[in-house]
Amino acid sequence: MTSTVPAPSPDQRPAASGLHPLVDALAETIRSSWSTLPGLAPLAIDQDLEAISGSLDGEKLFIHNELRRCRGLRKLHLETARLGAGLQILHCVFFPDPRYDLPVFGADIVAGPAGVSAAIADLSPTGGELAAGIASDLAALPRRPYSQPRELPAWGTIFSPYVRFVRPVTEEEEGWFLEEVVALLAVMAKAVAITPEQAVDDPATVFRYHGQLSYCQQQKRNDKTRRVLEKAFNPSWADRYIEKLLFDDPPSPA
Ligand code: BLA
Repeated sequence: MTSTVPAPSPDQRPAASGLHPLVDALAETIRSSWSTLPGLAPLAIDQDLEAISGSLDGEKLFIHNELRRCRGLRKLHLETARLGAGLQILHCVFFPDPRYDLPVFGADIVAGPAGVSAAIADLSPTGGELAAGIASDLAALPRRPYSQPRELPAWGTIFSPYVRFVRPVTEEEEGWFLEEVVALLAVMAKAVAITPEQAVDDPATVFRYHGQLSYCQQQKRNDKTRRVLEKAFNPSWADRYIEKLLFDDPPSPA
């Protein structure tokens, strides 16, 4: 049985946080998915990285980070941010423990004054391919006819064949994207519940560890993320933030 998390409607929510309704609705959806995961536990975060605020060109900046872990996933990270020029970001990654044959769940939403320019979500393989059960669950999901699909950048070879990358242009399309994330989270939660642990020195564990390293390396090639953080803060801060929090390398399994 796939556990499901109800999707809040993106257009009817009070945006109490001052964030775009899709960003708010997705953050809420992700937080509710956490409560379905086995052995959910806090994960320590450097005090100075949990809530960051400042101002840039007279605009308020903030970054809010939430971290958890659970059985099978070494790090669950949700970031919501406003970073100047009306730019709002939701960034979320579930990093698997390489002992489990689980994908990386990743989602990124970038919204500006003109609306959402990028909405991406995926269950990305770290062991070469997705486990067969996950691939068949994803293949069974409906494909929505978004009017503005986007092309993956060159570093996007880490994503699965089921990756969704679009510019949603109507509330209907934003709703589709939210539904798709709900479905990905349900597939992920089901996989977490049933995937067995393998030994730290199992060749499959070691292979997935290297796969996760490569996922992090490819994500770090996204200059757009780095540029925004450098502008809002400074290059050395951006570097530390990316290396230590956004895409830290997994600890060596053995
Ligand atoms: C694009 N990410 C972007 C863009 C910005 C950011 C400004 C350009 C928007 C656009 O092309 O319309 C910025 N994203 C950020 C910042 C953070 C962030 C500052 O997460 C964090 C503080 N990025 C991820 C994850 C994925 C991801 C987990 O962090 C995917 C699972 C993808 N972001 C991603 C992709 C693009 C993007 C594929 C488009 C890149 C391109 O077209 O070159």
